[in-house]
Amino acid sequence: MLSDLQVKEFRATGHLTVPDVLTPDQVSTALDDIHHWGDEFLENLADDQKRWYLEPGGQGTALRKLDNPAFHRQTFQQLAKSDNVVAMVEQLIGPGVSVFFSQIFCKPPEIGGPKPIHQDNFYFGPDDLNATLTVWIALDTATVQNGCLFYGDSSNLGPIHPHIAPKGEPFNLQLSPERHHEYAMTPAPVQSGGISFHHGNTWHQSSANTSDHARRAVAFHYLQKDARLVQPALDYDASVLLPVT
Ligand SMILES: O=C(O)CCC(=O)C(=O)O
Repeated sequence: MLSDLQVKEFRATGHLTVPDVLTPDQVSTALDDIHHWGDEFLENLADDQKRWYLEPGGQGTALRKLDNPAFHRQTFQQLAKSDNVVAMVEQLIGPGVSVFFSQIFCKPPEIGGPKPIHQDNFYFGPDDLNATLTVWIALDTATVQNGCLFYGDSSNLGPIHPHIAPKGEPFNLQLSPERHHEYAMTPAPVQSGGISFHHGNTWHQSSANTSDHARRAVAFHYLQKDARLVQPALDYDASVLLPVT
């Protein structure tokens, strides 16, 4: 459970780091599963999907991400439903939650690219901006060198802004560079097994991985039961919804 002070910090800044949530065994089971699933996924990846799923610098063999682990993989489904994670989620967005989307970010050593500043609620388009929550779990220790998340403190209290996408990358929505000065982006390093929670409005980004260590993480995106995604910017497949409580 989170303390009152932690909940207060989340409400004030739009993000919260909680160390030591997963055990080392849970982390290593998750990493093994990514390894097996990733190999299978790469073998079957269609050409028109490569731009989205592969790192440009990886000669066709370095995965950037995998989608919907909470739906496709037992290991990740168990993590998304685990009592301690769900208890914290419900403290932050209220009782009765589902995972409507989830992602594994691989950020491989040296070639893992950056993710520009964005707000998850622009992607998700919920009718209640306080009803979504991203639970970002570090499977490798995330540092400034290997591409940890950076947050704009208290940007959760501001509005959702329009996003733009680079040519040929309609899925890579991001805030326009003219806005970037509005919040200083501060790093949120997390040890392996720790969680970085963020509110759906919170500005966040990750930098390129310039280290020789991977920065693998799983993000579970939760939705409180009374809310709906009424204006999503991308298609979220409702058939993968995982009711949790
Ligand atoms: O892990 C990353 O690099 C990006 C994560 C992210 O944008 C998110 O979880 O909302």
